Amino acid sequence: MSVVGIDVGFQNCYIAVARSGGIETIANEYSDRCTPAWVSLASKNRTIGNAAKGQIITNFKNTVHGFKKFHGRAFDDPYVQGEKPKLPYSLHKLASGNTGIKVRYLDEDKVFTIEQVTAMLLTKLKETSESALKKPVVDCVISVPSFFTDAERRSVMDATQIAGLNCLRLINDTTAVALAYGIYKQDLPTPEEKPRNVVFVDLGHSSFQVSISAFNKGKLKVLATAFDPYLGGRNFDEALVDNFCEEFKARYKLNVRENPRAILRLSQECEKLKKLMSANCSDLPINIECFMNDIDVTGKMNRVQFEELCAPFLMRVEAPLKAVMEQSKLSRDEIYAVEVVGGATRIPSIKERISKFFGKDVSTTLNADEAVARGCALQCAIMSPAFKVREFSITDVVPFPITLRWKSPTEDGVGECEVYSKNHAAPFSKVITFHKKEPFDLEAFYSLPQELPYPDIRIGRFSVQNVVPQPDGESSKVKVKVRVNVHGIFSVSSASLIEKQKGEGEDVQMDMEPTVQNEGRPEDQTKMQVDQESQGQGDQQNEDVSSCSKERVPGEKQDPAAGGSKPKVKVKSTDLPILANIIRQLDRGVLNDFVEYESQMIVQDKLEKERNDAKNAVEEYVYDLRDKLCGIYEKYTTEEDSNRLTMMLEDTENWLYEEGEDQDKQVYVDKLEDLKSFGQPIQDKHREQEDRPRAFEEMGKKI
Ligand code: ATP
Ligand code: K
Ligand code: MG
Repeated sequence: MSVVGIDVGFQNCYIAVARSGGIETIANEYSDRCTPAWVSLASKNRTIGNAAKGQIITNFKNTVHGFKKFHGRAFDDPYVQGEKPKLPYSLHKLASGNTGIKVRYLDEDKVFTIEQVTAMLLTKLKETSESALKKPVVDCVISVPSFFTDAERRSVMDATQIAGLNCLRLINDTTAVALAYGIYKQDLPTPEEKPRNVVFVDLGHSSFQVSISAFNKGKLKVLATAFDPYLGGRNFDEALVDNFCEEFKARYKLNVRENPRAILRLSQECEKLKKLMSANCSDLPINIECFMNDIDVTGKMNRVQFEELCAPFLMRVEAPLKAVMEQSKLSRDEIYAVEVVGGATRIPSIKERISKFFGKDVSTTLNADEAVARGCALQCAIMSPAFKVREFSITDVVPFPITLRWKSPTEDGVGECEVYSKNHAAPFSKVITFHKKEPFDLEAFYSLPQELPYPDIRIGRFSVQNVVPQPDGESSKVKVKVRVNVHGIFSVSSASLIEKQKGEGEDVQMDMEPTVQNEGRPEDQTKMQVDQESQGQGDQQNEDVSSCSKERVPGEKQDPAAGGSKPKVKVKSTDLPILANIIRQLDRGVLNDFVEYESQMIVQDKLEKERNDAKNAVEEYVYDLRDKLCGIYEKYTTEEDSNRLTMMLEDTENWLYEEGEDQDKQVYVDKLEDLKSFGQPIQDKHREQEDRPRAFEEMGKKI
């Protein structure tokens, strides 16, 4: 079983693994611990990560990056439409209405779903972890932004499945960071003491996330999260790009916007400039040779100008900080520390603003780039039975309130119940009791559209089937279990029809999950009662008494013993099938096809690599032998033989650039064999001569 944590960033991905007692971030084949979230498709193969980023100028139309936020989004989503003109590659509306990515691959026009593209990236990250751990990697924990909705999370989960990974948990970025912060702390307050409250801030390339966690020994509880899903380092790059586009237009009469390659190069240079300005106040140059129309361009900027240019973005830093504090109901002096991570928190004025808001210096005790991945690996280690790690429990929160709606015989014809409030603990299950005579639908949706990062508030429709009236014609009691699972994904997970046995009373206590149980009747809006509240942690006790009844199940763990206090009454319970219709979800059959297709592409990449290696081997042999023929092999061959062989090598070299440019692997293998049949005898003679004096020497030593 593998213990792997993956931070899939909008721009940068990091992997941490558990190895011989410690968590470490690992490097890829470029000795780089950061793997860029880039995928490049070509006529024979795919390149992913660092190599893909290298393709951006030569193969820009088929080199995909900045796709993380297309998960779970409709093509018509305003964010997607806003991104479209900025991307060097094409987006495509899929039949499902989802966002697809159109590229040329294997000399064909292909449209990949976002799940497939992320799966390609994950395949690369999987391979990198496998070569570090020297064993197959399947189990892992992957991070997502805390504001990811159900549709986005399900989409990422599908991507992990396509890549052949078993994601044990999708963990929120800031929660992973909180775990990385807390697990090694020896001085956390005991469970009886007041918790230590720490703010975590992650400003990445695309988004801004803030959370507050309360720590006690062995556990952390997320109190609140807040975010600006559209504020990140990329906004600062784009502001610089806009600035220089205008400047170059005025100074050089260049229309940079019309040239995607030029824009890409300018973006790269602007990002470099931005980073330099974090460490430097003075004027800094930007120079790009042969930028457009053979013109070299130059420009400059300093930090003060940069901050002025980016003022609209800098102003947005405060709102989420304020929001998270308000939600947590903590005062500033109850905050122990403010830990910042994410590349863009290196911008000095971002740090200043955060520190000014909290009235204390920000802490940078965590590795700004690797903390998320480390947290993921720690979570994976905790979940792995094969790995010993300190127990540490995590309670996360639901980012957006979730409501269920159903048809009801009441005045307005619908019943509604908010099943999860904002910042409700997660993972968490509840049981809702309905009184129904026939099958019914539950529509799940996000109840606060203004908080959601996209306009579609739907989660899905869950049809509870096979519901029948009681033998006496009365409504049946239907217990429906809803949950937000360990990935932060909502579902109506099960339903059962409860049949009263003869002679039994009305208020049947179920021997199901224990603790808080608010009994009410969704169908009977006037009558609502609280049957029992027990064992709830203080903060969850005053859970709303809404029109539907609930039971809480902390951590989703069933604890039959805790139900013991209730009188056990015999009832007949029949499981009811649930038909789920999830918004934006990939068809399950299609998902399986994608799993298959991904493995075909992996094979294709491997074959192409072998073919290229075989070709390179021929090329290397040619150069090597040619050098040696006029060097160390000179005295072991006749001039005539040498000339003939040199001619042959030259022919091969020409062949490699002409009809030999693109041959099957076997052709190169044969070619190499052919050359070796001439080269090998010379090499053997040389070796013999080399060995002889050495042999004498060794004999001499012995004597
Ligand atoms: P996200 O979290 O939004 O998915 P990500 O995880 O890929 O994105 P990070 O790797 O945390 O993002 O941060 C990348 C961003 O940080 C980029 O915009 C990069 O330019 C910026 N960045 C990195 N170093 C510096 C620096 N020294 N000064 C300013 N910005 C920096
Ligand atoms: K990252
Ligand atoms: Mg990140």
